[in-house]
Amino acid sequence: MHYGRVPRIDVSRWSVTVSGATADGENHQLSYDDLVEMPQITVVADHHCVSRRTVQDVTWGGVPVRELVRRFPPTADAAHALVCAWYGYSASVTVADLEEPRALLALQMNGQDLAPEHGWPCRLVLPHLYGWKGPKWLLQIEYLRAPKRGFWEQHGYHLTGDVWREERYAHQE
Ligand SMILES: Nc1nc2c(c(=O)[nH]1)N[C@H]1C(S)=C(S)[C@@H](COP(=O)(O)O)O[C@H]1N2
Ligand SMILES: [Mo]
Repeated sequence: MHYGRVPRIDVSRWSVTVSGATADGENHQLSYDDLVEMPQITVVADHHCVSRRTVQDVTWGGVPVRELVRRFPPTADAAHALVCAWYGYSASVTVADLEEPRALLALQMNGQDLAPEHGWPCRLVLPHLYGWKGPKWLLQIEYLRAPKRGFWEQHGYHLTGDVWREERYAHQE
């Protein structure tokens, strides 16, 4: 489920950029091959859409996001991030969310490369947060010193979006 059409992405031209308040002040671009060469893990997680649709036991494969954060860290005072995707979709998260052991830059779902409709070539998976916090067709992770609301956070949804605390709507903040 998503907003807009499924993009057709030429993976040879695709990259994900780590930008914003990086510790070295540089932007870092990673190609699909760069991600494939990084350590890979598998995470089995339930997917919780905020509209109460849950898909149980999805097996995701890909790069632990904390490995990316370790290689390209933010400045000490940047605790937030805006994660951006194709068509201007974005989601507000924290650096701590990205450092969760089960947070993944997913390249695979249920043992196969991601299907176009599920985010090929790469999507963010944050199992402890609602599904909207995991952009499909990922393009950029921008470190920020203050939170910036993304697509759904601007439309009445919660800044944090923790599943176990049922943080769905902005009025709960
Ligand atoms: N780029 C993008 N990513 C997105 C969305 C979207 O509209 N655009 N929708 C989010 C929402 S609300 C959910 S529940 C999941 C749905 O993922 P699925 O289509 O693989 O089930 O993708 C999330 N990632
Ligand atoms: Mo969702």
